[in-house]
Amino acid sequence: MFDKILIANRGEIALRVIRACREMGIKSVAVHSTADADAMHVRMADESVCIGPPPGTDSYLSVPGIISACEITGAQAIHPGYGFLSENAAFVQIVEDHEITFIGPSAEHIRIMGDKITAKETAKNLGIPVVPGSDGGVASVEDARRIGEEFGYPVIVKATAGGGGRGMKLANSADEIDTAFRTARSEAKSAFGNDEVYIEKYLGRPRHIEIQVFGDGKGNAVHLGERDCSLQRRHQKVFEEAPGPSITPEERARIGKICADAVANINYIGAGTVEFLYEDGEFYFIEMNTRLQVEHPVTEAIFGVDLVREQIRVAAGEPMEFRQEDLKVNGHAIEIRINAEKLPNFSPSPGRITQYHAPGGLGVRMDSALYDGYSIPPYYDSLIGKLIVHGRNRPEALARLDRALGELIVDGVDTTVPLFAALLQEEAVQTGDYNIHWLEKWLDKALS
Ligand code: MV4
Repeated sequence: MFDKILIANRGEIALRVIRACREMGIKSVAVHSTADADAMHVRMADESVCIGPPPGTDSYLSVPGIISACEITGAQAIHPGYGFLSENAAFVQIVEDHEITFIGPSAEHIRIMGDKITAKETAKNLGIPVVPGSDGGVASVEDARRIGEEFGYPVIVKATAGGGGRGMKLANSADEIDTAFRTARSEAKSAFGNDEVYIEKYLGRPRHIEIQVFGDGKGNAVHLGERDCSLQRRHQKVFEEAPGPSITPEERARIGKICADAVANINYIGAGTVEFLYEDGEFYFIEMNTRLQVEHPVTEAIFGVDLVREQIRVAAGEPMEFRQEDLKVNGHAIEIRINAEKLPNFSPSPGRITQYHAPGGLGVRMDSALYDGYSIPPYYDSLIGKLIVHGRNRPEALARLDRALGELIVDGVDTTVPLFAALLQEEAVQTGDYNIHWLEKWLDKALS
């Protein structure tokens, strides 16, 4: 096992990793920008290294800074958290070239899944159901038209270098395909430096269901069910839950096994998420994320596992602590993302926290790097906390969320907290009957 791990991240996820390290008797090294000298992750780690000025590109994305920090402190492994360098295959290669262990998948698996056409082709070959559409890239308007005819409108044109909703164009009919194709290509070219696009049948009202998988890198893998992350705004998730309200135990076992077998087949190591659109009882693969996700705590809650501990274990060459038959769903968990943002426009609201009080009690987990007097810097994303509740069933989790929101105090900046009290009043939220478009439609009405 490692003696010392460097965490190449900040905020709540850095704390999450430091906590796992401490429970495992592993020393932790924080890295930080000059703007984060007073940040909680710096205070909580055993050691810290300043790696650059405030902008993320000059600090948390500084590969020389992070490698140097490992060399200086003697850290043997790097946990990347999510975002920043967590899905950067070139970074993983450099880490390995320096004989440091990357706590995550291989550079090759990250590269495969980063290219959305290769990812889809790989998934399909591994027996995962995919969205019907073009076989690989579409190079001409003529081919785009032919695919539109073949699959029927509407279709969606996606950038192969995109993902997470960036670089997509909808064509509702044959009249729109030329423009959709050309616009998607030119936007992909300027956004990603790669103009390759592919085309899929457009699903009109799906849910976003993602399957948590975990591999040991030696041909063994398990699944930890699904999360429903359909409640999102502009591709930013807002409310996530597990299990999915629309998924039966039989469906979970079936799609879960497909995903676990697929990642076992490629000797995948560590945590991964296979993302699907789910409509009319069918799963359609869209992407795979090769990192720990923001919303991993809802899975931890219902399965009673520590995913970060497992990531560290398998990275050190140790076996996973659970087998598929040990993993049973227990109750229901919900996470809400609390952002320092001002409604109704969700504009960033950095500034000084004059008062912070975290909720507690049975079934409540607050993952946050806030403290009284902390100043939220303006340079990074606006996530300031995740409130995760766990109950024996969905109604109990919802009641607990309502109760915990009543205890939470975040003063000094605007936050998205008021949104959640209102959301909890909605029948669609109470019954779980929503899809990927529900929240944006509701916000249009509620905030106008
Ligand atoms: C789609 C789709 C409908 N049909 N693909 C957006 C994020 C990216 N990961 C994939 N996305 C979508 N792909 C087909 N064939 C609708 C979306 C989509 C979406 C997906 C998941 C969660 C929220 C979304 C919001 C708008 C569109």
